[in-house]
Amino acid sequence: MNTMTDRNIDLFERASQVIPGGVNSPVRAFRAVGGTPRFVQRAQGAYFWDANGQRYIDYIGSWGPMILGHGNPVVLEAVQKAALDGFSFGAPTEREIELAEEILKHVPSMEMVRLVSSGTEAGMSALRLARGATGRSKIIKFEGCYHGHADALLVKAGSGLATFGNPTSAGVPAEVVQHTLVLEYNNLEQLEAAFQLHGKELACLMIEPIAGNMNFVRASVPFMQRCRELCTQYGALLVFDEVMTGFRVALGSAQSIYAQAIQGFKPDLTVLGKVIGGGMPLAAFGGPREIMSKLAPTGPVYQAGTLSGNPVATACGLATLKEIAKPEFWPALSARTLRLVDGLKAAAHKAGVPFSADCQGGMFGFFLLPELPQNYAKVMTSDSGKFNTLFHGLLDRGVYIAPALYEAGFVSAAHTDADIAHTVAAAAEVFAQL
Ligand code: KE4
Repeated sequence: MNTMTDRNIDLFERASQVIPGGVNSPVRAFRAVGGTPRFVQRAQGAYFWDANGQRYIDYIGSWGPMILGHGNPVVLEAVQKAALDGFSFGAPTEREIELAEEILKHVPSMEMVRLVSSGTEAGMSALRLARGATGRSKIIKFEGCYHGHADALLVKAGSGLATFGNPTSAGVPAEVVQHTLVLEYNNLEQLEAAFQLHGKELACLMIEPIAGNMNFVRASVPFMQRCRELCTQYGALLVFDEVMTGFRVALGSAQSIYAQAIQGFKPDLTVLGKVIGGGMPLAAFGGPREIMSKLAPTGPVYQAGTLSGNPVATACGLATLKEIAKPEFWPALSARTLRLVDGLKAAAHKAGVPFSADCQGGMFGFFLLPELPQNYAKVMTSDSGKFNTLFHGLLDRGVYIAPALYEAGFVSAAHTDADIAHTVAAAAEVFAQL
């Protein structure tokens, strides 16, 4: 929207004077797609309104947390009530127990859970715990997977299997990432070779089971089965980073989907965030009692946090989880996400635009590629120019998708069939331009 008094432009200029890049998280700056970020004034249900009062259908939902939509009345009431009782105590509360019990109820691979304030903190802590529990230093992660910005995880592939990772960020000393091996997602040969070379030194293998940081790439069942078998064989821990997929792709998270395909499948540790906080700063990591009891104060692995288990955040998360545990929730959400994906596919096909898409529960992804990519290198063959045209074409039509082709999309319980229809119609108009 280009009006004489575009407040987004004014706010972005003002923000850029006092906050690096004008944002508190890089992806929000629209660097990948160009243009001016929309400054959100308020949000309700499936929508938010920007600084010009322009309404958008929101398919980011805070990058996953807002699975019920913005301002769900039940959650809002729980948060307001909790706030009246106090913002933060630095002391234990009953609601932390209730939230822990609710999380454990739906993720049977975990017997205990520790609450923290961000996905980065949860992933960093899970990594330290895996190293402390095994007494080993080396880890495997996969190209295209993002596990937050802890130093040891800001790593890109080394030149080969023998060499360990190189930092992806300035300020990360090479020695910090020398224990991190980066493999290609879904590459069985590399996986086997890496375990043969380093298996006995591996503390863990950390993976996004459905890689939402590559937009939407599933780990194949055979690949995931080998990850599990090799970790067991060599005594390394299988760490599922479900910060994005947790309580988003299914009530039992992504691991429940792999457990349907692989008999008795369980990761050793699980990292959670986003949905479990309902939009407030809350994340978690958990696993079997035998591993989790190695955490301070019961064990030698230190981990702590002033605002961990914050009483207002736990109220928000608990109310959210209670709502999504209702039996009718998942069939309705899954059907709506599928309707969006099928509509986009049909519109792209009609316009002759190469397009592939996938979804699970309330999470979806699409690519301007004829087939779904299976790894990061394939994802990055997408035409970013065309994606940017699609992004801005949708934005101009009041549809807000992720401002980067490697990011996933999210549907909430508040998105209506009319919203889906509007989105598909808008996409059809833009596909015609491509
Ligand atoms: P946070 O520290 O941002 O709460 O969580 C880090 C994280 C860990 N693991 C996975 C699988 C994640 O997707 C994330 C964060 N996701 C990004 C979206 N790609 C958050 C958006 C942002 O960085 O602003």
